[in-house]
Amino acid sequence: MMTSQDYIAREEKYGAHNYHPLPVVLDKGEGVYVWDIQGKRYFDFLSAYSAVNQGHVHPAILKAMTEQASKLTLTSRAFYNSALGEYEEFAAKLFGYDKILPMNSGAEADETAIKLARKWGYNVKGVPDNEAKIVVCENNFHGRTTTIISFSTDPTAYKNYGPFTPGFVQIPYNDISALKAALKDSNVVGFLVEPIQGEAGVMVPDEGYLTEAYKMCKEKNVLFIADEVQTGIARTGKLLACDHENIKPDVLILGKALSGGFYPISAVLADDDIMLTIAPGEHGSTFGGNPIAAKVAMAALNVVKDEKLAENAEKMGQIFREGLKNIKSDMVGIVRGKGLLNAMIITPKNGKVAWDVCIAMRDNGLLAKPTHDDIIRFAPPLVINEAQIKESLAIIEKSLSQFE
Ligand code: IF1
Repeated sequence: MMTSQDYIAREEKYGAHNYHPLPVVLDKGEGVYVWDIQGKRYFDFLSAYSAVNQGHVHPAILKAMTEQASKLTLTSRAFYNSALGEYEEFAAKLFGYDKILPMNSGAEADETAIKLARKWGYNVKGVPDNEAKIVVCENNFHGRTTTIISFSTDPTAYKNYGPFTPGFVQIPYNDISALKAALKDSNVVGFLVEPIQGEAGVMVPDEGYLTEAYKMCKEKNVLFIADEVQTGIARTGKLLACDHENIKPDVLILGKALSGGFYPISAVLADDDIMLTIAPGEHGSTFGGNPIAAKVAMAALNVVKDEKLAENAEKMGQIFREGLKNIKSDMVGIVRGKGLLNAMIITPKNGKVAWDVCIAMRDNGLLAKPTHDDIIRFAPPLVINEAQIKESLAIIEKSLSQFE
């Protein structure tokens, strides 16, 4: 019988060291729970970075996946297939756009949005060739490709990966005057922004920031590009985080929970005047829009609707944040978030930091992981109920009390 240490040592020996996982070896998942190889149960408060919003191994999505997988898995886009059009119509109508461009990873969807904005900039806005600029925010996270890390402000993400892709302007997040200044450049074709910055530590912008930014982009004929890979699919208490301010991005980027954690599925949505600037043969991918992805994404989106996951995220998120704020511990700093995308700043105590709190929570039956040393992100599956929220709060409180 292999121990957790045996599993970890094997990964250490044969796997690239591009992660530093919390020491726990997961073997099974169902709803809000995951089990390790010893059969110990945990609340999953990471949800695979918001990819498992519908809960682990949701039966409706599993059914859709296995049925399609037993019939036709992949045709490539060299031919049509019987599932893609149904999904394209379903998703375009659900999110209110003329068209969807199906891809696989979130980073691929961000790359697609960048190419789309540049193409639109040259073909429609009339920006001189190779002069297109895209405004991005400091502390952004949009994926890990060379172009995306070219505009990262996090040295861990970009150091020694140069030379970098040009054409990006970095401004502070949640700073309207900085955006106004950047938009003076007529070569700007897009503003790429996370409605809430996830990796930065669940940075929620001021009320009205997105609305003001959107308005400025409209005035300057610049595309407002919302990266909802992490904030989308009901995570923040609305189907999209942009829905909190009733703004409709010109280009919408989705990923992660678009598949409920079953399969890498991402997408870019836009109206025809933007989307049709990419002509046949000018963009694509082997797996983008494959029949399994089409059926899985429709099932995953139907779960969000049928189980009212956005409403539940809103309600449970309020109870959760309230509970965190009531925890008596001098390690608990700022608590912030929207819906069930929340974070808590941990004040180090006697040399103990957020990582130590996460280890204690693991031992007490709840999994979460720090981001940027002192911030613990809490993002359970959106199917969580009030009793489970209360039980989770008790585990968090008990874990923090161990450092008193
Ligand atoms: C890792 C966190 C990081 C994203 C947004 C695009 C992507 C992501 C807003 C790219 C991906 C993942 C990547 C994963 C950890 C996680 C993450 F913020 F969610 F915690 F890294 F910042 N836009 N976020 O959050 O999507 O290509 O991964 O499908 O790289 O460690 P992807």
